[in-house]
Amino acid sequence: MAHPHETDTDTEAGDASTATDTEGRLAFVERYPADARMVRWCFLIAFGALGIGGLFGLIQALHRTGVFRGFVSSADYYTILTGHGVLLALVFTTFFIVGLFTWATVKGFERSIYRDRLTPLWFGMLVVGTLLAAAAILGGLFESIPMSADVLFTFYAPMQAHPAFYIGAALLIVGSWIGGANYFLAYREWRSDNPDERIPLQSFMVLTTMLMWYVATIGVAVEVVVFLIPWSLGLIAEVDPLFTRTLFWYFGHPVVYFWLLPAYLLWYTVLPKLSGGRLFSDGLARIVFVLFLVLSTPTGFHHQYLDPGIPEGFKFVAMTNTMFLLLPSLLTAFTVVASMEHGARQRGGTGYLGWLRALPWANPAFSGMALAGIMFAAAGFSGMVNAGMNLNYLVHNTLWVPGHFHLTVGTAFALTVMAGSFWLVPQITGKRLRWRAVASVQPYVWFLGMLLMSNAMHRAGLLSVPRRTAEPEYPNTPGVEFVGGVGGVGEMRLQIAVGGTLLFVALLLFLGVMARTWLGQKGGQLAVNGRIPPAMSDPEDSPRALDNLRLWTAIAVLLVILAYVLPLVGMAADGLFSPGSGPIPMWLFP
Ligand code: CU1
Repeated sequence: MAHPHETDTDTEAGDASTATDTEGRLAFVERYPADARMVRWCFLIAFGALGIGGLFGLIQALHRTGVFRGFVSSADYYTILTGHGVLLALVFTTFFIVGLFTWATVKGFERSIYRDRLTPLWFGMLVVGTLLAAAAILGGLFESIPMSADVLFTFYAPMQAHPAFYIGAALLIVGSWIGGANYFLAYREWRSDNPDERIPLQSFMVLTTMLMWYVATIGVAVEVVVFLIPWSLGLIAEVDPLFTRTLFWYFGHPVVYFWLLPAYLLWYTVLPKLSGGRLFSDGLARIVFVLFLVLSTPTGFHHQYLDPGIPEGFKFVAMTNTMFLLLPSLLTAFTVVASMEHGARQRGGTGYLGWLRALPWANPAFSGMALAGIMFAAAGFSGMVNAGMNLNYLVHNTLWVPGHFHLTVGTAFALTVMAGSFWLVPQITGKRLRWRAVASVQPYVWFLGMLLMSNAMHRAGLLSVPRRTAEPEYPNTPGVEFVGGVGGVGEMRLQIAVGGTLLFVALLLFLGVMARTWLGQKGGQLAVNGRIPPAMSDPEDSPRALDNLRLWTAIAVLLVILAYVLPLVGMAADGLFSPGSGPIPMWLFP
């Protein structure tokens, strides 16, 4: 089936310095040089943050388990912990995502989205924001620097950071908003040229994710700009911890979908192709992204089940919405596995499960994404435990929780990013992937390291080992020696230390491959093919209403209002700039 978006008219027999794909078509970097440069810069900073954040992760894993405590003191542990969380969960993610979305928008609409003023503006804001936040955090390691921000990446009151940290966070958020404007301006131009066409799938995914991001980041933007910046500057004396914490978690759950949906974008559009086939259903993919836009935000109270001052009924509503979000993830599991099976059968795979052997497990772009998907299934199970009001009490603030999110953002997202980079970086640099043998073992090393570390963290959490502490070994509490006794270290602690070390090794392998590729020579035929084949079911087969972005955004906003307005009014009734002095007006909650 011919697809209108993919023509071969751009094929040119180039000279040796021209990069082409396996079909002889010009690579992305040759067709859209300005956009490719932006994507390169975004990826470069993302990988830098990944390297430093990963090193901090290794330091923590060894310190916490007591295997090696020579890097930092237990007081500085919290600086390293904050740096790890902020650099990986906020900086690495955001930079990679804006780069990926730039690539996907350009591919989808088949036009450059680089704008002379707008693009450098958002990029500059992201860079300055990152530098401010990083300086504030790392200042905590040096006596001579009067800055610190040991507030962890969940940076709500009453812990307070240097104003530079909050100003940096605000710049990161507003920079991402302006970056999103780039995609919507491209959409408007494309729409006026194509009034009746369905939005190309990758662009649809970018636009729905960004709409979800706009709805979700309002909470953290208000928290930072109205409360935390004036409070850290001394302009206001006090803030209401419950109110500002609620604003943080209003953002703090949907942010995980801001990480996950770009991984889904790659699973839906690149993974089927790498499997040798095509996406099973275009319409199902659109439904999944619409469901995430609508349901992601009215869920944040599931991080606050233990907070007083929030009526139980609203916590219950948040739990219900969270459980509903399992639906689009199960739809994704079905669609992606069906697409992989289709691809495997195209490659000659047979049998009920025998087709799995026909998949390209030695291709790191494929194996990384597939292993990330498998780990995400496990993350879904532990996520259901976190989200259940009754079970949450068992695992709240224990090591179970970081065990869980190292499967989500730490693998479903991060491993997909690394896998996707093996495929994308040649296209945005025009350079062949080097050290392919190293690349092909890299995803398996990450998978094994995470298996050990995350499983042990979950189990230790069930035994009540706390999270967010440099000293988890309360000697008189049963079980918290992390159980067992390989050399007196404790079996779980040993698994966390070994797993964390393997993860760092996998990180070095990834960064090594990237550096070697990046420093290679440009031009020639790249071993990748950038063409995304169309889905087996055409977008025209699914309801046009799915492309009505205004409708879905309006429903998303309505659900947020229903979930949040009454509890926030209740919290605000006793004053916004005090820790809470009067009673909560119960007439609000008949
Ligand atoms: Cu959450």
